[in-house]
Amino acid sequence: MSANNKVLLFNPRSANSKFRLPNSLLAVAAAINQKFEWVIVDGNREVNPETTILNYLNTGDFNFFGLTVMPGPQLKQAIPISKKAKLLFPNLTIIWGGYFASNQPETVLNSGFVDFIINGMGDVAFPQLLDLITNSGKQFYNTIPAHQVPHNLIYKHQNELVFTQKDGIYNPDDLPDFPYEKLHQLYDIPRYLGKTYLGNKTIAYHSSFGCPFTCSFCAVVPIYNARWKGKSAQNIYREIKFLKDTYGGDSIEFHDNNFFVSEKRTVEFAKLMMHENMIWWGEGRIDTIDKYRDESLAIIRKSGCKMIFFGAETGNDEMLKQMDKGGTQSAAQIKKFAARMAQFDIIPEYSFVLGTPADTPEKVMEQIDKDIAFIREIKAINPATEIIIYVYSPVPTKGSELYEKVLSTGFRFPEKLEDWINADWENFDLRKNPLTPWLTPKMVDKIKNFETVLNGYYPTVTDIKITPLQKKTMRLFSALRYHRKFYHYPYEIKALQKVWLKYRQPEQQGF
Ligand code: B12
Ligand code: SF4
Repeated sequence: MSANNKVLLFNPRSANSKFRLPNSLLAVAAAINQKFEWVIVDGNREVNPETTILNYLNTGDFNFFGLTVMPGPQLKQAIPISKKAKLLFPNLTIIWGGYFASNQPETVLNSGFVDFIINGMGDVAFPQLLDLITNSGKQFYNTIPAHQVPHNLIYKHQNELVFTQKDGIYNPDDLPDFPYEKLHQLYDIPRYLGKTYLGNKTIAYHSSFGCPFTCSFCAVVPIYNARWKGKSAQNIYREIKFLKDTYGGDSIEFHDNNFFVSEKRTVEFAKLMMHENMIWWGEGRIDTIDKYRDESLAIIRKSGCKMIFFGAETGNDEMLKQMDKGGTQSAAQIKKFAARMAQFDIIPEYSFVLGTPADTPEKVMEQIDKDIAFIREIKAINPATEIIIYVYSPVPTKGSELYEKVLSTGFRFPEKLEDWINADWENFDLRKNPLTPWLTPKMVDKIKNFETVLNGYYPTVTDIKITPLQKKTMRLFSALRYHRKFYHYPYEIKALQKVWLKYRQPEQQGF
């Protein structure tokens, strides 16, 4: 390991308080652990990460600066800090990875301050890229044969974007263990294990890559092309046990796009977890888990799975067909499944996307009204169902039916990287302000006002700060509006939620 060839890895701030283990960077650190010296700077744990980063770079020991970037708040640190680092250290190689970089490569590379993008999984490409640059320089592509250029890479050459071949998903069981101990020397791990609805020290764990489905609005699709591979149940259990025994983790939040793809794996894991006394949560598909046998659901619940997140999306079968390509989800199934979950005492957390584009404004509004009525039906069937409402915001999934429709309305993503951090686009990423031409303020208001009344009448169980008495008061306060279906200007409920209860909105905090 040479002294001036160190790697600085940066996780830009993504959460104000409930930050999680930086799994994306732990994965890339694991990939280079044997060959390169590295440090992680976590924007969630630093008051001023820029100073920390510049201090590291000023040592002259670092040749590589790698950042993980998802859309939204992470850009607020990723963009100015990358720009400054490039200005002050022109020889530094700046590499971005993560969903934003992979999905918006043109904008990222045209900025002029990012040298390479890791397109999808970085476990093989990242160490290979660092080796190549170390041996052949940053412009290795001028001198080495094309077949030696790493896969999963995007860079600019002669003003053109070059996409190297994309690998399939690597077997997660073959990837090296995360260097938790080394992270712990930099930032103490128990502080990463936050208090949530699931427990006092919740572990964020990622056990699989990709997803076998091709929903037309989803950013996972262009990266993994309908492929999915999961770590074995034994390996997940081994690592969870390590985090429990070493750092005191007492509950788990699975960050997989789709944890429940394999019934066999889920049940094996549940059996291993049976006596660990840990509550766990993950994301799944209704049409997948509806195929699970009753015994499997009972075992899962018994092992600690208390709540599962599902993309219910809408009660419109036509729309579901357009959105859920490759799936079989229907409105009738969404309702039936809510009742089935109640039978097993598992809370279904249903997320809905309202405000999808349609041919006329009347049709957009009609669909919003229908979805509101559908959500009310779900609540009547299983009142414990947690409802999360998003205002539809497009992702650039080129070639998808829905995205083509979106483009036809005149909608465009920013072309300049720095435009992504103006307030409007940040709100867009957080799905607060859709910036979508087919949605009028009246439509957005209707969705938001319904959401306020719904959350008032059915306060979320995931907010651990609200006492039962406060929940009861909020429910009483909202009952008349909910029953009369009167959602206009619910200022009194908003005031109560904001000022008194500091109500938590799961859809804005990521989960
Ligand atoms: C954890 C998480 C969060 C956490 C952040 C945790 C933290 N760091 O503190 C929180 C909850 C804050 C969050 C928020 C949001 N998130 Co988020 N998040 C995730 C999640 C569930 C897991 C990420 C993860 O750890 N993966 C595990 C690692 C191992 O995989 P990976 O990140 O893909 O990393 C691999 C490669 O991408 C690559 N790579 C990644 N980074 C880097 C960096 C370098 C240098 C290199 C070389 C390689 C590389 O190599 C890695 C190993 O192969 C993903 C979904 C998913 N399953 O990945 C969504 C996801 C990334 N989030 C997403 C979004 C949209 C958001 C939000 C912007 C919106 C929202 N409401 O959810 C908010 C922002 C709000 C906010 N306040 O910041 C989307 C991005 C979609 C898109 N359009 O691009 C995803 C894909 C979820 C989804 N399916 O929609 N999120
Ligand atoms: S099931 Fe979820 S992760 Fe899979 S493609 Fe659809 S939205 Fe994306």
